[in-house]
Amino acid sequence: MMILGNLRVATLSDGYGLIPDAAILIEGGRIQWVGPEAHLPPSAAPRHDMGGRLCTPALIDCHTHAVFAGTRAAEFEMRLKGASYAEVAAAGGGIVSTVTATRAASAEELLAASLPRIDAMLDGGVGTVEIKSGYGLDIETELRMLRVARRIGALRKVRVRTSFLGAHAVPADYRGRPDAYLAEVVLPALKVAHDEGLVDAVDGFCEGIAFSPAQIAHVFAQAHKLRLPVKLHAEQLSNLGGAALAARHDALSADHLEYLDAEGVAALAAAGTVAVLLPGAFYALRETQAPPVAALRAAGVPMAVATDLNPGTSPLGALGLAMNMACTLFRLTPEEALAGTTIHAARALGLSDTGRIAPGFRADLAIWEAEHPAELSWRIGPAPLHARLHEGEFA
Ligand code: DI6
Ligand code: FE
Repeated sequence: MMILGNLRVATLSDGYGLIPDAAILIEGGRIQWVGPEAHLPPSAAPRHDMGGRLCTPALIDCHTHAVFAGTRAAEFEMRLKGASYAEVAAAGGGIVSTVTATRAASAEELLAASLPRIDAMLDGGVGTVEIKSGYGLDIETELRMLRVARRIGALRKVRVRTSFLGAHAVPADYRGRPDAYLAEVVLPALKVAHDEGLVDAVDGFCEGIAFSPAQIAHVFAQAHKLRLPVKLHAEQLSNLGGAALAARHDALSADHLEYLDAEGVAALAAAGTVAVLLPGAFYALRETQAPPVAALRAAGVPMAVATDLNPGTSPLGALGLAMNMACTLFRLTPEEALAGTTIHAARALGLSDTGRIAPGFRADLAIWEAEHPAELSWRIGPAPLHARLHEGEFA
């Protein structure tokens, strides 16, 4: 049991939900009570004075590909010399080149490559991170990626949620035979990974350079059989109706959405599917069409913000910077950006016990050298984290 006192708390209940001169009572890793410190019920718990600092829920990065091997700096150069992302992919670069490096890496090597990325996220106030597979594209390596993701959750004070992304790209050995790849690798790998307890959700990449809506629908059907929730990379480079497909499958989220149309917005709104905005990929690909934020807002679609940390299109490991970019590039307000990395990000992962500061929620908290929560989106640069609590313990 402990009390955090002398805080400014952004509860994220109803906008920022700011409480000045607040205290939080924590017991058993959960929040017992939050409110003005003057109203704190009598308690023998030790009190930590937090010096008037700002406290928010620990941030949630709900879309990352943080486990991978190698870099893609050469491709970065190619693209700067004029090649498009799709051309790089067609030339055997892109996702497939990270697949080659990831297949060649042992579990220990993958873990060693990934932990510094995770540690940097945690230094930025992140307490929950989603990690996808999708750089194995064979059964063995997809499983290895997911096992490494689970090990990260055991080794560090962070909650890890995994997404199976076998339908990320067609590997070289199946070029031109995407249906065979899905039948022979993706569906069996999903089954084995699920049996081993490695999968929290099922994702796919619905795009001209990846998989069609009909192909993704097969993967989703298997997910439903296994009672796993789904999410989808949709409308990133073109509009194939992926978001509407995701909504029809009660997806937790549809992610990217630069090319989302009015029909897609309405489908997300009707299904309660979260729109996950990924400004790092938009920036790195030098896209010009931003997701339809005003329409999403008007339709009441919850918007999350994540890094999409991956070596190809978003080598961005700082969630605070993603919040800043969501505001500057996509015109979110700082309040929306913070909701996007707390309550809406939790929902995009199917989590209802985190992302807010309220009784019963997990005591996953970030304490900042800041006075106002807008500072978290305003800043371009290192996150002003003072301390982080993970399940009620200083991390
Ligand atoms: N969309 C993306 O932006 C990443 N994956 C995806 O489906 C890109 C992954 C990569 O280029 O390595
Ligand atoms: Fe992604």
